[in-house]
Amino acid sequence: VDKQEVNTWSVARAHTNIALIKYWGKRDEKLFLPTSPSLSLTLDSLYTDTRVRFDPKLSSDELWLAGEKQDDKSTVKITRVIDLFRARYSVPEQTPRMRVESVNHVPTAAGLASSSSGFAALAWALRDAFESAFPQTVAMDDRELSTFARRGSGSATRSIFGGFVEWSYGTGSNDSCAIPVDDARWDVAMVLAAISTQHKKISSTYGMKHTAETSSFYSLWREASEQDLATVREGIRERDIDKIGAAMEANCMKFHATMFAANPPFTYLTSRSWRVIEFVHEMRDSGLSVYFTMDAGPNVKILCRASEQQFVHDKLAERFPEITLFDALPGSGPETLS
Ligand code: 2P0
Repeated sequence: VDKQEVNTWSVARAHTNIALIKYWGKRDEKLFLPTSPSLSLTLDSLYTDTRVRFDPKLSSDELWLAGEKQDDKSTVKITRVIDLFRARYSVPEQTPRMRVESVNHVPTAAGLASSSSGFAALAWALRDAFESAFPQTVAMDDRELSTFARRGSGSATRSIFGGFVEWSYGTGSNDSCAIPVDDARWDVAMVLAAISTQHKKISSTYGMKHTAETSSFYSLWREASEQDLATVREGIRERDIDKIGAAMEANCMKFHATMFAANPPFTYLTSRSWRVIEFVHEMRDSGLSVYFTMDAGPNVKILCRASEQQFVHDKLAERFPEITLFDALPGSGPETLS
């Protein structure tokens, strides 16, 4: 690493994604290999900006989030990912540690924060930094990069591409990667209803482990999920928002059912989530193409036509004035910023 390299930041932006077919369990915890394939939509309006550089003044990697230095517990997670790049690029021992600065343009306080954009932005910026510092190493393509993002957080795998993206089951670590399916630049949009600002009580990492280990519905979930995935893929090919939405909603219900059947049982659904879900059904009965999904928290994400997004937003705002809404269109993969 030469002097100039040391002073240069590599800067990246990556967008968050919402799973239509959920990832919920690891067959290998260390490698972050999923128990089933998943499929998501990358969103344009929610993203993370991250910059990284080699810093000779540091004795260990540092992570700064929105200007605040993070503790060892958070920093160790990014060091684990940086170490994978160090190994991939055969970095000499004396190479300086890295300073990582990140800002979430995701409404963190609204409970929509996602590790997906965070680790995807980190991986993208790290590839830029290591490729310019060690240009003699074989270049890393986006699919390979997605396997590095995966080792930070499973859902980050899918944020390496835009539009509809599948994270394949894979035979092992090298091919459990993201595959772009469709750019979704047709009549597709989402409205996100941020129901709670509270920090979730059960982390995704723990929730999925507990479910995989104890839920009597778990093997059924894995089978059903494969079928839902096939239907969503078909709907994407046919550009049929109703086919995609119905399969997405069905997958979401089964996903939450696995937690009802865990031991002890738990759920991320709240009474306020149900009120929004009922209203989605009501809007659908009136002829709108609207479908919901929910993740490891109480927020409800509504898939709709881009041409009806404003109308859906207004209807929701009128019925639930107390709930903050975020509109999103399909987003692109990460980009290098300068
Ligand atoms: C998903 N979720 O497919 C699923 C659906 C939440 C519900 O991926 O342990 O932060 O870091 O791999 O990716 C959230 O879990 O978990 C998630 P780890 P992650 O989007």
